[in-house]
Amino acid sequence: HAADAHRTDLMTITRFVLNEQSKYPESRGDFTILLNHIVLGCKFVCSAVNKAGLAKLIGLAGETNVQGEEQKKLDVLSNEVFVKALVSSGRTCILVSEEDEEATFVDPSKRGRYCVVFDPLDGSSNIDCGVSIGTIFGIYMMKDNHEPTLDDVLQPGKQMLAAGYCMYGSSCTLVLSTGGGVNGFTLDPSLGEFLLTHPDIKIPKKGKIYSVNEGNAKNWDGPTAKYVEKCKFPKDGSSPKSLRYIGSMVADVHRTLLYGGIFLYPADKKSPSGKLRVLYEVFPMSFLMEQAGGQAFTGKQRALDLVPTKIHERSPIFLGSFDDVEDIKALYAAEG
Ligand code: AHM
Ligand code: MG
Repeated sequence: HAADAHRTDLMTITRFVLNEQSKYPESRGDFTILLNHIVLGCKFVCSAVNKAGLAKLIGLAGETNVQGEEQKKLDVLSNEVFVKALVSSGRTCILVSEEDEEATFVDPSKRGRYCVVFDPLDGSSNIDCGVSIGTIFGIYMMKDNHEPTLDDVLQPGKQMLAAGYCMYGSSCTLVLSTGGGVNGFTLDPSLGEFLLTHPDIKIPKKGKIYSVNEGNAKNWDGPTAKYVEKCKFPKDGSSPKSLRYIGSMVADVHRTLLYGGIFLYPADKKSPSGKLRVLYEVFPMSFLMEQAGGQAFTGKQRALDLVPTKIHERSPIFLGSFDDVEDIKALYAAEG
């Protein structure tokens, strides 16, 4: 029976990606190897996050990261694990991590064709109270065999080959797109394997939830303020939207992807470029949204068209259900 087949025919993330890659005759299995190393990093962080309270891993490491924020031990640890796993994969040449001011250029002896941009542990303000946090990553491919330079990672998001995130929540969920749709995998702790649990995720065309830090409202620009007002007091006879905001991008985006709606981190007078980082927060999440049938907009343009000029650049972002993002686009267009 089909039901039995599901229980015994386990679709692991490795098997799934191998199947996908075998469609390309030139595929040499390099991407699968790279992904396996990312998955290893996610499993490590998942186990470290689960043990954090017990192992007293929580606490200040006495270092500050690029943005001058206090860094928790788990961030440091997660970053080290990811960097080492990615370098040892032998498939990467440039790494950009939120935790490292400079990009890492992989030694020629260990070099491969992929560039990986990542935030090893996003949402760190949520660690101490046990709220979901996550890892976000995006993958570019070097165009040819030239010496790697920063330009190889300063490419628009639409050039990404793959993007994903792993959420460390009540379960550990990895959501991935290699450009042919979006699929979700859940870690089976007893097997130590991510199994396909959310095949071909499509975001609802319109949602009932908006997600934003409303504490910043006094500094918002006109279109953002009008949009949120419209969510609360719709004039077209529809019901007001519900507000959900966790303050952990992976968790807020994951809910948006599954339930529909919109996630906003707009510009404001204090942060004219918003807060979220283009390369390893805005791009991967925008890539996933588009692949799931949604949209991602910066307030000026399609997010994936943005060409970053610095590795830690920030951008405002509005992403989610197609129709909801259309509404905010119209408000910015009206502004001129
Ligand atoms: P972090 O990289 O320092 O953890 O900050 C990123 C996080 C995102 O996960 C989240 O969407 C956002 O910051 C929340 O910011 P705020 O507290 O300003 O609402
Ligand atoms: Mg972050």
